[in-house]
Formats: sequence, C-alpha cells, structure tokens
Amino acid sequence: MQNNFLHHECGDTPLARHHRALKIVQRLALILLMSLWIARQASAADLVVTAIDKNGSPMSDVIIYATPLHGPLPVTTKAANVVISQSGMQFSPYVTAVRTGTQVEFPNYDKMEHHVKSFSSAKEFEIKTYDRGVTPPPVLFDKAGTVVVYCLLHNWMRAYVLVLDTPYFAKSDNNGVTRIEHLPEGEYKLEAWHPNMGSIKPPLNQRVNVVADNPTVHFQFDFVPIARKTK
Ligand SMILES: [Cu+2]
Repeated sequence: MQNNFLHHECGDTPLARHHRALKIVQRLALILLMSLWIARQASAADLVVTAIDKNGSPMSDVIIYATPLHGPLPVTTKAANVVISQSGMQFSPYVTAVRTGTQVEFPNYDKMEHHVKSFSSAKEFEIKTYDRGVTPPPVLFDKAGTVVVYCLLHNWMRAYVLVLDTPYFAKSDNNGVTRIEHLPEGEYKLEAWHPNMGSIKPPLNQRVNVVADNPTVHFQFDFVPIARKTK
C-alpha cells in the first residue's frame, strides 16, 4: 500500500505535471501547424480574365491558360473524353482546349458524310469518310501544340484544338470573359490564344500572382478576329 502511495506521489510531482502540460501544448501547436499547412495547400482562387480585340470589342473563343512559375504541374489524372461533333455541317465546338493525354471523339450527327483530317505536327491524323451516327475510335492528343482539324469534303469546316501541358485553362464566352476555377494560389505565366493566331503567332502573356481575391486580368489583341467560314 505504502509503496503504491509513494509511487503515485512520485508520478505527480510538479515536474511531471509540467512535462504533461508541455506535451499537450506541443501537440496543440502541431495540430495548429498542420491545419494551417492544409489550409495553405487547399487555398485556391478563381481567376477572371477579359479578352478584347484591337477595337476594344469582346473576343470569344479565346483560350486562357495558366502555367505555374514555381513548382511542378499537378500530376495528370485520367481525363474524360472530349467531344468535337459534326453537326449542321460544322465542327462543334469550333475551339477546344485539352490537356496533353486527352482523347477526343469526332461523332458525325449530320446526314452527310465527313472526312476528318489534321496535318498539324502536334497531332497528324485522319478519319476517312464516315456516315451519320458513327463515332470513330477517339484520337489521343499526346503532344502540346495547336491542331487544326479539317473536313476534306467540306472546305469551310474547321476546328481548332489547343493541346496544353497545364490543366489550368478555360475558353472565353461571347462577352470575352474567361473564368479559370480553383487555381491554387501562387505565381503564373498567363497566356491568351485565339484560333486566328494558329501555331504561328505566339500567344499573349503576362505574369499574375493568384491570391484569394484576385482583380480581373485584361488582355487586348492587336487584330480583329476573322468571322468563322460557313457554307
Ligand atoms: Cu464534312
């Protein structure tokens, strides 16, 4: 009994209490640091970008893409297939951005046959004449660059695919507005590309520092876009 009593007393000396308190404080500090670190990792912002032409009119079909200046790009995850259909004797959509490694399907929803062909070095491919309702096997876009897609039967038909290594991209709407969502905070090279630039003209670019509450970023192109060719 006596021994037990003494032992108990020994384990509860002021020094032992001090040690226990210190351990609790250390643990709390560690939890606080970890939650701060997690919050920092998870903090992301939406970046809003506007695109206007030489005359100040809003530009649609502009691809805005952001590449981190520091650190690697996030790992590639298996992306869902992207669709560029043929309907109303046009490719739809006209302009598409995909990340490297994405597969694109070219279904034909028209009553007519189409013959899809690309001569671009980023992805040369051909899908020979195929009929309504047919979706040929998807095409893998495995190299960054600009791909121009033609129909060899209808010379006005054209689609553009911008293949990007970064996953942070979006396309401008009819008001020339683009929103890149959930962009992790940090510094980026932000680029703006329009199909009229093809693979010849370099995209416009500027540096942006993405923070929680970002001001809108503006791009002005030095040309007026050419209207899309129709039948
Ligand atoms: Cu066609």
